[in-house]
Amino acid sequence: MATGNVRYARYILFAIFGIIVIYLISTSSLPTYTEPLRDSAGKYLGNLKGAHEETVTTTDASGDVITQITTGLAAEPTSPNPQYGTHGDLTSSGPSEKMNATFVTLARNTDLWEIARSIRQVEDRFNRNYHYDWVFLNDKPFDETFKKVTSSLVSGKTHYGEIKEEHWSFPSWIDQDKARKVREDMAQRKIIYGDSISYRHMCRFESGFFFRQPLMMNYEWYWRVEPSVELFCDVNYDPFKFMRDNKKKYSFVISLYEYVETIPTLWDSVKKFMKNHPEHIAKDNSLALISDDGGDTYNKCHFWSNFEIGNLEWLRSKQYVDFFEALDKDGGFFYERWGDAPVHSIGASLLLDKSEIHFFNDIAYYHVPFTHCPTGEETRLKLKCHCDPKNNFDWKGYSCTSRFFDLNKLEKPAGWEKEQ
Ligand SMILES: Nc1nc2c(ncn2[C@@H]2O[C@H](COP(=O)(O)OP(=O)(O)OP(=O)(O)O)[C@@H](O)[C@H]2O)c(=O)[nH]1
Ligand SMILES: [Mg+2]
Repeated sequence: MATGNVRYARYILFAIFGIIVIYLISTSSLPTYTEPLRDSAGKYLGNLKGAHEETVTTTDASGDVITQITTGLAAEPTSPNPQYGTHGDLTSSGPSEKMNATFVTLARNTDLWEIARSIRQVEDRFNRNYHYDWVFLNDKPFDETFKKVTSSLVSGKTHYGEIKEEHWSFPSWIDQDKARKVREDMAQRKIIYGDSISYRHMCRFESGFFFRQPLMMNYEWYWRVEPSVELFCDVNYDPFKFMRDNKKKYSFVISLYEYVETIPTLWDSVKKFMKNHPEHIAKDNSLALISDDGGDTYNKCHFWSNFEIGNLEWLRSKQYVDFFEALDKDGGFFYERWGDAPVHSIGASLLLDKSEIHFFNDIAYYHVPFTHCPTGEETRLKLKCHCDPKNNFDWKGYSCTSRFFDLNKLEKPAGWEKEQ
């Protein structure tokens, strides 16, 4: 009888133990299943916990259609790196102080997969923690696939604008015959893009109109991104905020000499502008960076404008707009093949004080065929860079970055001599 009671008590104990175990398992924080996201056709879009999406199409004051697809994802840190810290300045000066800034990309629908690669890198290295907006501009309407893919990649809001014809066509004062003969001649001389009409519209648009598009009017700062570029290092602080805090208006990562055949008379137009508008020339300008003889000739140095972080108010200022319009009237975008890189660079060098132009050593960048890989191993390790320092263009003979350092009396990063 006694043995029977003990056995009975043991059964009860086991039962209580079992109930406790089942209770603990059911209330523990094991990973939970999240319903996968699917598009309207039921296609799998990923398992994005906390993601939401909203599409709004509106018309602005000038009648341009603006499609805005908003996606939002929770930020997650990249793989930790305790030796060098994880996010550096991110926690102190990061997302809490969001600037009035946007990424901007001019692209065709056919550029989709190339721009997708660029966006992925910009997001992984920087924007996943900041969620800045992205403005896409095109001379044709963006198609649904372009909008769907890009808006799924950008962690901020995306906006899609169609450029109006007067910003992407021959102005009335251009002699079409003369422009055609130039293209034929450049084609024969095998000058890159020399026979292209659309490339010329692109250069003129980037020189004088991108910052005045209705969608861009909402912002004060921009970061230009082109298809197929790479970012090799973490950007763990906000460059827009850096620009504002340090009174910068224009920035670059790569500089070089322009192909002279594309700009034979650009400097003549610039000299005429300087004579007509002495009031626009900054007191402490960087003329010495772009001219070796006090302004008589152009040495062809320019900042490579496929990467730019800059101030839109400056580009929209009377000084810059007068500068662009003076050049545009002379017709060199069509009678030659003036690029937006020398135009922005000459504008920044003459209209801004030296101290307002910044070189971002810590933003590692590639656009075919040049690389900017930060000089200094400490920086590269801290920022988890994946560029080969051997490819760094900064101190090579065809770069103007050394001149920029000399003019601004900046100390070159340790080890620069070995990268010459
Ligand atoms: N919408 C539109 N965008 C263009 C057109 N041509 C060029 N672009 C964009 O303008 C920017 C500059 O054009 P690219 O072809 O990259 O010119 P590039 O950098 O001088 O030359 P690459 O060495 O070929 O990259 C890129 O963002 C292009 O996507 C065009 O005809 N229409
Ligand atoms: Mg390009």
